[in-house]
Parts: sequence; C-alpha cells; structure tokens
Amino acid sequence: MNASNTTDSAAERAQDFVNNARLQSSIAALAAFGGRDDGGVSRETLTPIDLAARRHLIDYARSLGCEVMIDDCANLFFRRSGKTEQSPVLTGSHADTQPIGGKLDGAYGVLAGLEVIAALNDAGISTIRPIEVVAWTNEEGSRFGPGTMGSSAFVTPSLLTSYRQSVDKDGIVMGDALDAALKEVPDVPRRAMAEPMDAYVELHIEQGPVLERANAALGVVTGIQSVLWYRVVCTGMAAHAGTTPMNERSDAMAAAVAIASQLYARAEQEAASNMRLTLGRWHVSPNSINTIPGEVEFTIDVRCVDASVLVRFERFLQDLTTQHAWRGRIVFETLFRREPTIFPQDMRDLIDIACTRATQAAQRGLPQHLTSGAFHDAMYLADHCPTGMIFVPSKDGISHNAAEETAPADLTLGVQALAYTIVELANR
Ligand code: HGY
Ligand code: MN
Ligand code: MN
Repeated sequence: MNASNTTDSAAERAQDFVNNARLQSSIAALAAFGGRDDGGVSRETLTPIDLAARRHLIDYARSLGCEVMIDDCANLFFRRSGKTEQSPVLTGSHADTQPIGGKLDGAYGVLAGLEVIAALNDAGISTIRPIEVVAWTNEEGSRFGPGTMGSSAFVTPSLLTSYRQSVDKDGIVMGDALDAALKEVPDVPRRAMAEPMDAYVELHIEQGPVLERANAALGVVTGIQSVLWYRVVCTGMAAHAGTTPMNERSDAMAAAVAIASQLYARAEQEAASNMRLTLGRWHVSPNSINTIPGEVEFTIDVRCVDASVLVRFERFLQDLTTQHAWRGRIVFETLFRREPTIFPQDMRDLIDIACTRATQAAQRGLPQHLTSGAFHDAMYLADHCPTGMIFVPSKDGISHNAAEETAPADLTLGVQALAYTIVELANR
C-alpha cells in the first residue's frame, strides 16, 4: 500500500491509494464477459453476455460497500454514501462494446470509478457528497441505434419512448431487451431518471493517436466534436444478372457506389476541416451473386469539430440523393445528431491540476489538452451538470478493434487523476 503522510489533502491521499494490481484484475475480470481469443471483447448492449457482465459489476460494487440502483433505461448506479445527502458527484462510462471491440472502451471508465471507491475505502476517506459510479446503457449504438441511449435518456427521459422502439438486425425490439434486463435484477431498486448530479467526470481511452504522438501520459479533454449518423436507402429493381442489358437496369448497387464515391470525394475536399466520414454498415437485398441488387442501404457516420462543415455536408447529401440520374429512388434518414460539446473551464482547470499531480509524480511530463474525436456519454451529461473528461493514450491510436490497448502504467495514472478530481468535487 502506498504510504502517505496525513498532511496530504483527501484528494491527494485518494490519488495515492489507487491500486494498480486491483485495477488490472478488475479489467481482466470484466473483459472475460464476451472475451475473444484475439484479446478483444464482444459484449453488445443488453445481450445475455452484457446482462452477465452487469451482474458481475453489481456484485463487485456491493463488495466495495456500494448501494446499487437502476433506472428505466437500465443505467446502473453504484453509490458510496457521503457525510451528507447532497447531490452526488458522478463518474463512470459504459460497459457495452462494439460487435468486435476492445476491453477498455467504456469498461475502463466504469472500473476506474469503482477503483476510486476501493481506494477511498483503503484510505479511510469519507467525502461530504456521495460518490456514484454509473454504467450507461447502450453507448455504442451498434446493436440498437442511436448511441448514448442511456445517458441521453437519463438527461431527457422523454427520449426513452422512441428509444424503446429501436430494432436490432435480428428484429429484437429495444423495449423488450430493456424489460428483460430490468427483470434480471429484481434485487436492484429502481431510481428516477434525471436525478440531480453535482458534477460528472468520465475517464476514457482516447481511441486516437494524439496523446501517444505527443508522448503525453494523460489528456485534459476540452470538448467533443459534432457527430451525424444517416441511413441512405437506394431502391432500384432486382433482376437477372445474365439476361438484363446494362442500359436497362435499375441497379441499386451501382447507385449506392456512385453516391458513396462522391461522399468520399467530398471528404477529400473537406480535408482541411478534418471532417471524418465512415460508411460502416451496408445491407444489400437480395444479396445474391446472380441478382441485380434491388435495394442497397448504407450508413454514414460523419464528424467534425466545426459544426458548420456538417451543415454543408447535409446540403451536399440532399443534392446528391435528389439529383442522381437513374430509374430508381434514393432517400436518406438522420439517425443521430449531436452538436459539438465544450466542457466548462473550471472543470478543465481542476482536471488539469489532478492530471499534472499524477504525471509529475510519475515523471511523465505534463498533460495534453485535446478535443475528443469519439463521442461519449459526457456529451449529454454536459447538459445536466458541470462535466469533464480525462483521457489516457491508446496504443497506435487503435480502438473499436480487438487490438485496443493502453499501457498499464497509463491506466493507473488515469485513475489517480480521476480519484483526485472526484474527491476534490465531493468535498466542495
Ligand atoms: O462512436 C463513438 O465515437 C463511440 O466510441 N461510441
Ligand atoms: Mn466509449
Ligand atoms: Mn466506442
């Protein structure tokens, strides 16, 4: 156990009691739920594996003395009481993963919050405000769209009605999956949505190359870039691949490929704005080698720090889909839209102090300030209470991939910075 003299503040002592071995074993234990031979994790939201992982987190949190609650969107809250009943300081992230994800995206932030609680227990520190750790439901949005369902519904409960109607690729309705998840935990009391929170701090892997290239051990996140998701549907006519002359086809794939190549050309033109375009999911019908596709649906994920670039992009997409000359039809639907998020300066200042103390103690230089390329639950909590984020580097900038990795020493530094930040906030 780290020795620490009693003149240190509670925040400094909490930081010094973070336990690297315990953190590593909690990461490995959670990663086993959906663990893959290639080191990745497949644990999409509200699948049986996710429900088993949730039970594991409930048991672990209870072993740390936490009270556990759940809300109507199955967001799980692990609460360490404070000396008062004032609104809690909240930390956490999500425990669901991409279809083939890593063991850290989201999971690290939930386990980091629980490690802060374990460190407080070891240090015998009690805080004025309660501290809560949350595991948000369906941050990824890969199974049920859109993403960040749990956190956005927590902040705006009226969203839950439409979210419950989302359907996955197997025709399972989100509302049914949600009800099944809630039924799995009869021992966990329900808590209201939109509960007042004093502040929210999320620790997350960067998922990009910025910190590693800057040789920075920790990141103070200034904000999150804007994001837009669309579904584009090209509808032509299925026909025989051998008998149909090329100039008599309504080939939905030819239309989709033409649209897609113009979208990529647009991304080239917008390179200076650092706009990022991904056409991640394609569905072809009837998807037969010798039938001309009658319908092709694909998704667009487009992001930029400058929201006006996305306004221009949507106009471009509108023109593209209405002006494409062919016999068929092209429509697009917006699935997800989030303007840029800027975290408040006072939260960034506190996080900078916390990160600096941790990196200096480890002779790792100073933290780097950066905007998040990935979206996070924090972008909705920012509408609810003072919010901030801390990043740790991602090896080779890789994420949403089984190879996702962060050096153990950096993971521990991140939790140390989180511990300091949370305790400072909880003792204000
Ligand atoms: O897509 C995102 O930015 C997040 O990692 N789910
Ligand atoms: Mn994430
Ligand atoms: Mn993710």
